[in-house]
Amino acid sequence: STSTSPLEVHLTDADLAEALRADVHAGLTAHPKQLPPKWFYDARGSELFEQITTLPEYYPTRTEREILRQGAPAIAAAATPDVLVELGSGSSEKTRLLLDAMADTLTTYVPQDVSVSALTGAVDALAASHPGLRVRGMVSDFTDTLHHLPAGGRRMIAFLGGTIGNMIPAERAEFLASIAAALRPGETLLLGAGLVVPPAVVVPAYDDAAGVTAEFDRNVLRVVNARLHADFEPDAFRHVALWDAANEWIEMRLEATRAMRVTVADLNLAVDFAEGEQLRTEISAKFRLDGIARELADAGLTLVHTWTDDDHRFAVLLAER
Ligand code: AVJ
Repeated sequence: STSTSPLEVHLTDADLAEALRADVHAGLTAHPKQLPPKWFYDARGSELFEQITTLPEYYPTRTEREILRQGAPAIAAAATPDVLVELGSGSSEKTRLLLDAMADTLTTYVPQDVSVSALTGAVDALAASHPGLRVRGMVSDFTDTLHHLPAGGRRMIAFLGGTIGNMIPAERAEFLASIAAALRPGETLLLGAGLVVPPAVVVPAYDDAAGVTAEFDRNVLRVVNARLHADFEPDAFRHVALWDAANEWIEMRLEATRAMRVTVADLNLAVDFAEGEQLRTEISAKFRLDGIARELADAGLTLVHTWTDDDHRFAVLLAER
């Protein structure tokens, strides 16, 4: 290929800095305290997540990859998109399976992420390996992406990896409705979702023996330290992963191992932690097939087909507007 497609930027460093300030202020003054999972992913956090995906306990990534490996030709045949928009594409690693299966119809790939660094690498690599494909990286948040979708062609929005599980039900409903509103009749959503499995399977996936997930969890404190001049001592927090059976989600928390005061200089904020107090850092909801079909229908999307692995740990769903 002769040139690399430029990134389209709808989200500046200043926007991100402001969003982080707002999230940290709201989260650390809330009861119970919480921080949103989107702030895990600086360069180190993204690398730790990539490591998580290779852990023996963390089944979602490899399970979804296997589903896509087997299902990609059928997905391509059912949806025949010209344009593939991937939300939260990260390294675009699994996407290659889709791109290759869609080679007959696909003209354009639009990876979206909040991270410029993740996108630059992915866009360059894909432009090199798929010289005929137009690759238009989009730095934006999800909602902005939906407002800036390319207008032409038959589009598929892919949201893989189970990241939909980071949203609480009300946020999911709003998110799926905004996807339905962005799509035209006949266009599709390809959704990856973790399924409800026994706690003995799901809990270790979020609390691995090697402690990589614990480091990933504590990384959000390092991000807040670096960007907002806070003085969290990450090692004074213990990683906790628990299965919330009523909500059917995994909750990750950081537990203060002693009483302490943390200051966030850029926010002029002092926050006290009691010994044993927990800060919620992520929910990762798991789904039942009937439940997710209902959520899609409520958003105005029609389920076309569902692919799962033999152990029913993960699902890839194709829905049509
Ligand atoms: C990237 C949101 C899909 O919820 O499984 C992995 C993030 N957190 N281990 C997930 C994560 C802890 C992951 N998602």
